[in-house]
Amino acid sequence: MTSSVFSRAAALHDRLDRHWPVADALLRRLYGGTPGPDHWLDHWLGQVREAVTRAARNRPQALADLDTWRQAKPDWFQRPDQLGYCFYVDRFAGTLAGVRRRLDYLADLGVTYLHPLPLLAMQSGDNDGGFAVADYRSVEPRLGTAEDLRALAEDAHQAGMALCLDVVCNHTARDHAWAQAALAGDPTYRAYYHVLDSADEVAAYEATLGQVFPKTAPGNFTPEPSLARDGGGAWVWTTFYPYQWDLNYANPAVFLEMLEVLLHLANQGVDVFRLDSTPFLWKTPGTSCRGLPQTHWIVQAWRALLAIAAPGVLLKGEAIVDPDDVVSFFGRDEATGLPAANECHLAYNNGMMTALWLAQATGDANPAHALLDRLSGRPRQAAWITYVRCHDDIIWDALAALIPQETLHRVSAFYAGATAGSYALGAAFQADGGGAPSTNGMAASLVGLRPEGRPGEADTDAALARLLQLYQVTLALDGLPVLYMGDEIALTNAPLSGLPNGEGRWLHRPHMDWDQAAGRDDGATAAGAFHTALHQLIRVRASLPALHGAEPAQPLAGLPAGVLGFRRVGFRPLLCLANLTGETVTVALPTGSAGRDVVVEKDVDPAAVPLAAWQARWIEVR
Ligand code: OTU
Repeated sequence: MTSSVFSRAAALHDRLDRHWPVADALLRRLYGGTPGPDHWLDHWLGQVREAVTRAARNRPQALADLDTWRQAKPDWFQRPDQLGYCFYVDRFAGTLAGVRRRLDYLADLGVTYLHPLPLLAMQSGDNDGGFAVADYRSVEPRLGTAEDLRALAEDAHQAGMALCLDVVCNHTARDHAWAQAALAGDPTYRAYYHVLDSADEVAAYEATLGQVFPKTAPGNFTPEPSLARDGGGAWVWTTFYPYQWDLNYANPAVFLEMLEVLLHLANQGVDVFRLDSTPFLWKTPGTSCRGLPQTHWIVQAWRALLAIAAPGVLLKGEAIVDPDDVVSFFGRDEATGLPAANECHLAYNNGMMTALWLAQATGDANPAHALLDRLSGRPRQAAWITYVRCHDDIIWDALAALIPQETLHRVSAFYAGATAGSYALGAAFQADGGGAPSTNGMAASLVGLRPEGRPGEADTDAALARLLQLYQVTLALDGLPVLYMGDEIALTNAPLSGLPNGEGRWLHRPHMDWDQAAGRDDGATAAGAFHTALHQLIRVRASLPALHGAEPAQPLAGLPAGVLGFRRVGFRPLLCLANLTGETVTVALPTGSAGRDVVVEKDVDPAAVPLAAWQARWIEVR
């Protein structure tokens, strides 16, 4: 036995001692009441334990080394030199092999975290951009092979980048072998899904459920007559599109299947799992079926089990819910009810993203300030994913607990370009039960950049200033910032021809413009001017200790209404100030002490710091 084999075995033993009791307790709580033969639960828990120990032993040495390195610096994903990049593989580079050839471009930008959107084998035809997975163990043939995925992970690791992959754990495609077996009459696989037998049952559930796609996919159930038993009816639970069948996590077999998927992908080199639609995993009649306690226990159990098999791997929650509820996805201490870092290491700060867009449209920083206060309960070891745009629509209703409906409707209309004086070039997308329609569009279009715009023109300069401000504020928030593909060159909306009917989200899923990217240093173009400015911010950020993600951003009091401001504490504190208006505003630093703009590298007069129209500044204070 070599010493490395010995120490790996000893370390695994330690991790089992630490994390197995946690997983065991959670799983007994989840499945203790499930009927079955004598001792089935002990037998099943034995299978779970066997699956994680097997995966731990089979973990490739290079990945085990990465685990060791990450355990030695567990805050790696909170460090200010981290930057994510999110993209559709086909739109960015054609294939996985194409992505590997673009890693230099990304490294140049400062990217350390790659998030290709779904790339596993998907439903044929419509597949919600890959969020309908037909096989979790193979790659979509159009994009490459399982070997290409491993090679991408290896190249990324060589370049100092982590790889994040979507695990669409709430639902499978109708094309998935489990769903197909269910349709063919196999009762074992029918029990992998939620199948209701009567229209009354459907109506009873619908009474308390929301809707995600009320226009393109109304309702939460889809009739599937071939699933019917005893001459009755059959409706399968489909929260999203009719071809996305929600998995039934009350069935322990489903939990174990998805655990095996996670273990498999972790050993292919995936570092971060984006748990798609995290809130929806558990269903209880009479509830909204979002963020139920059992959902949290499932994710906590996955975390404990991955900590045994692949201790460097992270979980990222995707919960677009009320800001108070989002924080709960980082975890909670069972005994005290206080936040604890025992669930997702990362979660999307959807609230701040939405509040920043709202702030620019209304010129009012107060909602963003209030939100910063609410979000500060995050456990310090966990981090937000901060972002300006992503592949989904901006859901105004996610702020319904904080912002009056009338304002949400006004902002929604503003970004659709439907209010007087609006510069925005976005489009409205479906609304949930009378709420404000959400918004589609690339960030550059939402700030009003026209594709033909050139620096030096007033409208173009204002649009670019707004876009830079959104990024400057986001890069200064606490969290791991993830850039959405094309934003670095101020890429505008996809051409309207070519958009699939009704699915307006493709407006902001254009193809990468590699000609514009090639000209990224040419300040005479909007792409070049923006890239140069953003690139500088990314470099400066990496050098600022106050931008480490552990401590939350603290809103600043006493600023004019049109100025957003927060403090980042730490060694050499930093203030981020952003002027949400088209006029110059002068503010006094609330600290009164000397300050220095770390981007332009100039001292400022603490009594009078000018902020140009739409400008943001980073000011280090003593
Ligand atoms: C996610 O988003 C994905 O990001 C979407 O692209 C998918 O269509 C969807 O899941 C289905 O797989 O409603 O509008 O609280 O809100 O999971 C985006 C989380 C969504 C949900 C979220 C969902």
